[in-house]
Amino acid sequence: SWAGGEPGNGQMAPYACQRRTPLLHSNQPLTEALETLAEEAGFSGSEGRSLAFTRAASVLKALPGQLSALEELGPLPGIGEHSRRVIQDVLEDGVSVEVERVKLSERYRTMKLFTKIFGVGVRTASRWYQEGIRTLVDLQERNTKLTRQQQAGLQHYEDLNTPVERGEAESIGRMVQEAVQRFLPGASVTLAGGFRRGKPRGHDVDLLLTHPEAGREAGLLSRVVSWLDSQGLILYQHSQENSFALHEGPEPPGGRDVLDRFERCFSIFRLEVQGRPGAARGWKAVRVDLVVAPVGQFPFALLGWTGSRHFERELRRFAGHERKMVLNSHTLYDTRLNLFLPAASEEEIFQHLGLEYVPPTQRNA
Ligand code: DCP
Ligand code: MG
Repeated sequence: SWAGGEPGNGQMAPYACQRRTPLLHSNQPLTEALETLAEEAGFSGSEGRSLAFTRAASVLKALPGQLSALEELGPLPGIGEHSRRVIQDVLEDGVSVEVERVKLSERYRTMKLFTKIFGVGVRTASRWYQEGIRTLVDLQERNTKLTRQQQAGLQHYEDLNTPVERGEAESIGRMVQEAVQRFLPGASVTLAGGFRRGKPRGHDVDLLLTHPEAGREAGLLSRVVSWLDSQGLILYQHSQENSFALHEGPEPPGGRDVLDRFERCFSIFRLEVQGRPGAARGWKAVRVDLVVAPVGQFPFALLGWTGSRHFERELRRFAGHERKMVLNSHTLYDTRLNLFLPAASEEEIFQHLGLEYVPPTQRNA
């Protein structure tokens, strides 16, 4: 792992899951530039290029100090030529002309506008762009076909793109906990996602539900959601049943683009808020994901839902390439021994992988 000292002493480990990446770091302007290019590459469907920029940004986030010259980078892993050029431009001129051009481009701006709608991914946004749609008003006026989820996303666009504060996330956690206790005493609600990594605000609230006795969690989610709904606390929801079966064996890595197969609910909560300056109403729409994990899978679910996305991707890559294991949010499978490796905590999963434990606040890769 990164041994500290001067940036560029060549000690940085190649996988982000082998490094400690705090929330706050010293190279914000550089990582912002690289992440803009990563996002833009993602918008153009160039996943490989996007990943290269994301990797470079992630390496900079783990540096112990501010980078002042490109030479200090030395042989750092995973920073390609293009990223180096961008870093050099920002270090020398304060900005990268390429990045500024991207930020001003009509396509980037429109793709950003559209992908910020709940339920709209790159493919849909891209199609709309190709059809000449440029604004949210365009979308409505042209009677573009929208899913129920996208309609809700559009309807609550402003609220859903206003950051969720930690206090708001905690109060939603308490609301869900209260509902959970009504139907299944002893069940727990855990705040995961960015908030567990120490972020003061986020784009949604990720909550994991479980019960210490395996099987007791079955049927809990639909009761909880119905009850919250009957209390007028839910503006939108769609639930998905558990589709995970252990006997199916592990998923081939990267084979499907489903995140996991837990019973879950994608929702929009109606959160009472007090004293919002200038607000005509006393509530705010907040995106909430509820996920139910059987206790035996809980540590895997917690690890998988704590993020960051890049940290997760790197964990799975490390498991596959370095250990011939398949890690997902349900299990860890050893393909050499042909067996599942159980774990009662996140620490045990890191142990199985032969990785030093990285606490949630250091997973901001
Ligand atoms: N996740 C993942 N891969 C995805 C989506 C999610 O590994 N494609 C995991 C890692 C994320 C967690 O789920 O950290 C929650 O997803 P979010 O999109 O809510 O991400 P964060 O909570 O990290 O960020 P934010 O503060 O924007 O909500
Ligand atoms: Mg989140």
